Amino acid sequence: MWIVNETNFTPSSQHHKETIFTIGNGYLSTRGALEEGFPGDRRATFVHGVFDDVPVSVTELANAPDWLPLHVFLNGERFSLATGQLHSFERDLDLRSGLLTRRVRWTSPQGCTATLVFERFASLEDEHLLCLRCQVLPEFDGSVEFRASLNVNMDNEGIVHWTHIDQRFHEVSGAEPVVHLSSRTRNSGIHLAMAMRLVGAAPLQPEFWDVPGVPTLCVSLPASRGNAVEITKFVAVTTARDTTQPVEMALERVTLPANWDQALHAQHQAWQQIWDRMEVTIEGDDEAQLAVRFSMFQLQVAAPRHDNRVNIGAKTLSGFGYHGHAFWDTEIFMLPLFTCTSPRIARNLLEYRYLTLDAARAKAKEAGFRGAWFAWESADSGAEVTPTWVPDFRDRKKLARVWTGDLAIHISADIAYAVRQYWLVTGDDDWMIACGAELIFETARFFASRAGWDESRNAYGYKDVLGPDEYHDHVDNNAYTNLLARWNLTTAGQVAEWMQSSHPHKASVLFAKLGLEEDEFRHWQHVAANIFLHVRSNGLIEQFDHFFERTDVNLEDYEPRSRSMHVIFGIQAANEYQVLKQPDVLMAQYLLHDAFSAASIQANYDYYTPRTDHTYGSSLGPSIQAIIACMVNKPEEAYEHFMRAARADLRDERSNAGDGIHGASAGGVWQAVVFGFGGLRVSENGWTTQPRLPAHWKRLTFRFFHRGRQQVVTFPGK
Ligand code: IFM
Repeated sequence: MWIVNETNFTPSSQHHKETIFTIGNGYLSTRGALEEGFPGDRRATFVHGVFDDVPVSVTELANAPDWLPLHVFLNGERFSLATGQLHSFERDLDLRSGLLTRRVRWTSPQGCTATLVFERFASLEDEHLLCLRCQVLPEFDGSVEFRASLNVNMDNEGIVHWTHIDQRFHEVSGAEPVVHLSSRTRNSGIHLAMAMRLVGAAPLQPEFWDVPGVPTLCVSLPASRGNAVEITKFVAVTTARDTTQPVEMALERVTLPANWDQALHAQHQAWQQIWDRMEVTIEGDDEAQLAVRFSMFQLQVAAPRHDNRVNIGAKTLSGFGYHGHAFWDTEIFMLPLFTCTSPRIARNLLEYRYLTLDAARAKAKEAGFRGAWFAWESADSGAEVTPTWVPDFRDRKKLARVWTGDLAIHISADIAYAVRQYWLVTGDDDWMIACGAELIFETARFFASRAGWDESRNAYGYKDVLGPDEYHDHVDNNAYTNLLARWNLTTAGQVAEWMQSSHPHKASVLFAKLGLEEDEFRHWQHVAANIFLHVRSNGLIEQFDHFFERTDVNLEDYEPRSRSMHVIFGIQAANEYQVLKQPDVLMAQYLLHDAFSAASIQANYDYYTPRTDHTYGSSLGPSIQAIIACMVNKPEEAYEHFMRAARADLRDERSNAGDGIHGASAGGVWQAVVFGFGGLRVSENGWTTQPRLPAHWKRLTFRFFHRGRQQVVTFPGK
């Protein structure tokens, strides 16, 4: 179960397929659009960190110049799935190596038949390198012509980000010639260079077509029935974020691979090393097995391996959705996979937050608070890039206000939580002292200053916020927010004590840098000890002030449905009901499980589960719901939720996979297997497991690293 496979070409699902056939290497990703193009395709390559801002809209990851174009002509007729006759079509993504293969048998309008095999991968060995091969097996005599291009004329769904600078043909002594294309983002001014080289079975003499913005190399080869011809297109991509001389670097990198086989061999080896670190096997359930591998693959291809100035967008690097912006999706949903299997990547992602601390401090200050309030949506600088208005989904002529950037304060605690989790799992004290502690202190400082004293309750609280459940905005004392804030403040105290006792000098340097004194630490603990939480005697927690007074709804009454309850009720009205977009109290109980009794978790599970929009609410919900179901020992119920997450992209369950991979759901799929069904928990005292496998699973095996040592856990089924 390593292959994601498609056996028919269905134009109406091309955007979904482009998403799931995304390939990448942590530097860039390319959607699975066809090399020769197809009407209405959403072809895109996203390079980490290449953001551009646009007037009126928000900063977004710019769809890079297109490296894919490879047009094939059979006796002068252009190969295209929009014309001629398609006899067979098959596409495979091999998750073991990131190799995407498409096999097509096709007859041109004039009757030339051939089998064409396109293969491509984004090299892990050299992250600047992209490799594409096309083999043509003609069933005719004559010629096969290949026209390979780079194309600067790309946009983000109509918004143009690129200015063409230059292009040129370069003779290379003793090797194939190379062409380059040089461009710059319009507003952020990031210089991006691409270089292309064609390699054939025999030495090639390609012709250069100097089309402005679309430099093209053409090769015409004699064709005879039954004899395959092939071409390999190597492309190197570099930007001014990597070097001061992107063109020179691209020209050098593109000449390095000797041929396709050598590049592919290196690719297999590099991926093998990744899989050795993180492999999960589920025996007895092929669909779940493929889904968990697919999820891990898609997160790995989006994860910056060598760059700590970027994060992973909610839609990874695989689509236009959310403009490449990073949310809490990274820290709470995706990061655990990296923390447990590839800590170097986890560190890069957390360091992005460390490097954007000043932007978070500025956001807090602007709102009148201290410490670090991280952007709800974050791009290059860490400044808030959440759009304030978006088209209303019920009437696109109107605008709807987006409140997350103003109200979702829990993001700061989510980041602190991920820092602490990284530290627990890796034991990386040096990093904790260098970066992690500052993140935890500055977020704690924010929660201390954002807390308001409520005289009537004799407690601190957070008014006018938005928790994970986005069906309810402008609420007071969202339980998730209050619990995570309390945790953040308490943890800051513990980290400060640990630093003072084990690294006193470094502690005093950091405290002096941040202006932290004993009084402030004491105040944090005072706030933490007095944060309001409404808990009933059975442990049931009210999601926010007066939630229990809102109208109760039996979601069963709305079945069958194919829309979210937000759409059914309307944005404003949804606020009035006890219906959740995604787990909120339960989410906090999962993250802070040690703070709750089994009875309290059960009471909240029983109350909130039937009130949650599992099918069309947030895609972030099902995996967490699955973990909580495991915590209350309901593995079969957990499995239903788990499969909703597992199918979000592979089956396009929510009809929006075309916008890009649901990165949080993918991370949640891994967590549901490891933390849910496997019951892994890591604490100061080590790690434990509590298997709760669905009845049909014959065996579950997973790997993770604890304090630098790989652990392999295996559980037989019942
Ligand atoms: O971060 C999420 C949020 O929790 C729900 N709406 C989508 C965002 C991006 O995935």
